[in-house]
Amino acid sequence: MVRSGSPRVLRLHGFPISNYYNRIKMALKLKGLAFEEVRAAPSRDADYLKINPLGVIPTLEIDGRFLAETHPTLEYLDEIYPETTPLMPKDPVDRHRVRQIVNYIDIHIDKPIRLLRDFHNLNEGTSDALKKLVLKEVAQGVESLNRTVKFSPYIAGNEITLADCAAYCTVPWFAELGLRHLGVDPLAGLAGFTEYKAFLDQNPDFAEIHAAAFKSIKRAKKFAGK
Ligand SMILES: N[C@@H](CCC(=O)N[C@@H](CS)C(=O)NCC(=O)O)C(=O)O
Repeated sequence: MVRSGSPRVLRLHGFPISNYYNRIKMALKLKGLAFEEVRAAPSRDADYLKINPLGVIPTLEIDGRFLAETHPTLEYLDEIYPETTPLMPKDPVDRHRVRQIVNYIDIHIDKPIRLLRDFHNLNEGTSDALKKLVLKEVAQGVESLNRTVKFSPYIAGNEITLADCAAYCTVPWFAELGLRHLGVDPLAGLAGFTEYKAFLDQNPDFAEIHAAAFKSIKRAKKFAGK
C-alpha cells in the first residue's frame, strides 16, 4: 500500500553513468521531490535480483519498497504524486506520443548502441558486422524520431514529459558512445536536437545531471576503449 499523509522516503540506487538512473533523477528534480542517492552497481547477486529482477540500475526505493524499470517507475511517480509537475500529458493522444518516443529511444537507439559497449573488444575494436548492424538499426530509430518529435519546445509537445527525461539523458551519452566505437556519431541526423538540448541545459538541475553523467563516462574503462 502506498502511504499517504507523511512524506515518503525516496532513495535512488545506482550511479550517474546510467542514462536510466539520470532519467529518474531528472524526474525527481522536476517534481521537486527530495531523495537520497545510494551508490549501487548492476549485480547478479541473489539479494539485488530480489529488488531489481534484471540486475540493472537504477532501482528507486520508496519507503522501503523497491521499484525496477525506469519508464513504469516514472509513471508510478506521477500516480502517487498527483500534486507535483506531471511527467505525462492529460490528452491520450499526447500520452501515446510520449510512450512512442520513449520506445524509439529505448529500443532503437539505446539498445543497439549499448551492444557496442557490451561486445566491444578492448584489444581488437568493434567488428565490422556489429558496426553495420548497429548503424542500420539506429538509422531507422533516428528516422522514426525525426518523423515523431515536436520540439515545441519539448520533445513531445508544449509540456515537459518523461520523454524529455529519456531524450536528454540518453541521446548525448549514446552519441558519444557511438562516436567512440563507430568513428561517426550515429545520432547526428536527429534534426533540431542540438538546439533542444541547449534549451534544456538552461535548467541548472538538468545541466548538473548532464555534467555528472559525462564525468562518470570519461572515467569508465569499458566505455573509453583502449
Ligand atoms: N530496462 C531497464 C534498463 C536499465 C539499464 O539498462 N541499466 C544499465 C545501466 S544504464 C545497467 O545496469 N546495465 C547492466 C550492466 O551494464 O551490466 C530500465 O528501464 O531501468
